[in-house]
Amino acid sequence: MFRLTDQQQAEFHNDGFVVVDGLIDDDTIHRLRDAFERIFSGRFETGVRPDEVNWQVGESDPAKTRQICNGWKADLTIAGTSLRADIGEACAVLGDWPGARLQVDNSLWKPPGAGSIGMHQDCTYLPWLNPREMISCWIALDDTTADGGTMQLVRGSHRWKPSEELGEFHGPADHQALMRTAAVREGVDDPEIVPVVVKKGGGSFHHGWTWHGSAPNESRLHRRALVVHCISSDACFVPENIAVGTGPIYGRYRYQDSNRMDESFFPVLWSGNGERTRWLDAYA
Ligand SMILES: O=C(O)CCC(=O)C(=O)O
Repeated sequence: MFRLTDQQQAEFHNDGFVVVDGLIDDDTIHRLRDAFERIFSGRFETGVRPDEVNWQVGESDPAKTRQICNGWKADLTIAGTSLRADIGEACAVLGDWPGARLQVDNSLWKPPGAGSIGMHQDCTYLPWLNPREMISCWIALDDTTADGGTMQLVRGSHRWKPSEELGEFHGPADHQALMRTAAVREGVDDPEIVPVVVKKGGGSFHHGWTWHGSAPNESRLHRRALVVHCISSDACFVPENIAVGTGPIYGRYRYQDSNRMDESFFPVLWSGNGERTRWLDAYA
């Protein structure tokens, strides 16, 4: 069971992220790597297709980073990590929320030579959410190196003005361009870019307004990560903004007569009052 120290929480609030060790053990890493093989080759064991399937073997560009969102709905091994209560609790503590829901998980696989992910702020994609807040736990399935396309985070950028500009996510030529424009706007001459360099099983937590992304993988090693993106257990839909960001994908889970988020689609991983979504442990 993972728990953030007071020191790690303070670091997160100061920097907009914190790098940590020991989120998952070696056995879980091996099982998640097998799960990645399954989902990226279209084998969805529950029969459900994930919400965003941006890469499939034999169909997609090998030079692009492989990405599937909400693999937890398709694969029970991914669910076993994405639905963890302790990760939800850590995100709720960092977000100062009564509890944490899973908004989306993200399976990312960047083989040697695969391209960048454009720098962005996660909350730019979420104008359809109130509160517009997200805390994310990024978990490395491989040892990471600075030249191996690991995630890069910009220290202190969670305090910059929110950006509404959605750039290119997969493989932009200059993956830092949008962030550098934002830095100039902010009067920051030399933004401090921190690569997440950890042993497999380690990772980071980042704030929803922290700029981040990653360079191409110039190493000979694969770079795989599972990201658990949490929102407040109190979060609701904002119907007038449903057409923006990822609203067109996740807005399909909104009821016509209510803005509440249903636990079947956005389960509560942890709640201060003990009300974790009841079917989660049996499912995962
Ligand atoms: O792993 C990466 O390169 C970027 C991941 C990302 O965008 C995220 O975790 O929000």
